Amino acid sequence: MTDLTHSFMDFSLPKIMAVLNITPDSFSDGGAFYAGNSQPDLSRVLNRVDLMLSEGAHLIDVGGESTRPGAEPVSPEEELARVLPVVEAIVSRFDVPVSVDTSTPTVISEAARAGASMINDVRALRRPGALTAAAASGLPVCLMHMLGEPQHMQLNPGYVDIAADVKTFLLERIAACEAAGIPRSRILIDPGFGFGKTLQHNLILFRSLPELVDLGFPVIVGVSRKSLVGAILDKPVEERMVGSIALGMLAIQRGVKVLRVHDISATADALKILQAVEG
Ligand code: 9MG
Repeated sequence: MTDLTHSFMDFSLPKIMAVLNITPDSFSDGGAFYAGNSQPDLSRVLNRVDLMLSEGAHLIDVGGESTRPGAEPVSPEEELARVLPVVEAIVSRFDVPVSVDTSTPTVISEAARAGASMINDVRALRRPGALTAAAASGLPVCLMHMLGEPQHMQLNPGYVDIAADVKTFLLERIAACEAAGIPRSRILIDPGFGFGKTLQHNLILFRSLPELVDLGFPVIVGVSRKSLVGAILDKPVEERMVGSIALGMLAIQRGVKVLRVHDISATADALKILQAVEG
């Protein structure tokens, strides 16, 4: 592990993972850093990262394939062309760990070579070749639960027992990682709020967060601006910041170590308040 990765894996205090989508179509910030023809707009990206760091981000999560409900998959070549220049530019300019939001084996391998510090996979390394690429990268991995694929995941998702099903899935993926040579010390887990889940599923899962925390792996949660916040508040995406932060703080109180967020400064303030009260 590099020093950056090592420092990121210290979870004595909660961490902020800042979302940086290099896509034309992500649900709340699509297109902001995408210049068309697979090209990221690097000067805008670097300005944004500079701001993210000044606001309190601990980790930058770079993604080149939208995972919003209904999103179409992109080719590995297209994803690589969006993500790789961005990872290279960030690591050469800033002293901040970069995670790469990808399920694609070539992107995992190339991102690791370019200096990424973590792989964040919404498919929990289930794409053929992903486990092997992640093991060879030597990087920590975040295994997230998703039912189905983004294109169809919100069409009538069903579970026997959402909390137990998600836990069983994550335990199976942890076992697959260990069998592929990824040690437990490099595994983080994420229940995947909004990924193939109704509002009721999300709420039951949220209440069961302490059970996931008890598995002993750092837990990441992403609720920022998601439709579950919109459904509770009956608000559009641009009015979900306060609800997202409230939910984020409840997650931290339940033992979550990393929040994946869009609104960094406000999340950092909320964390400071929580930490001041809780000591
Ligand atoms: C990429 N991505 C979108 N939402 C996410 C979430 O909730 N968790 C993680 N780990 N990644 C996410």
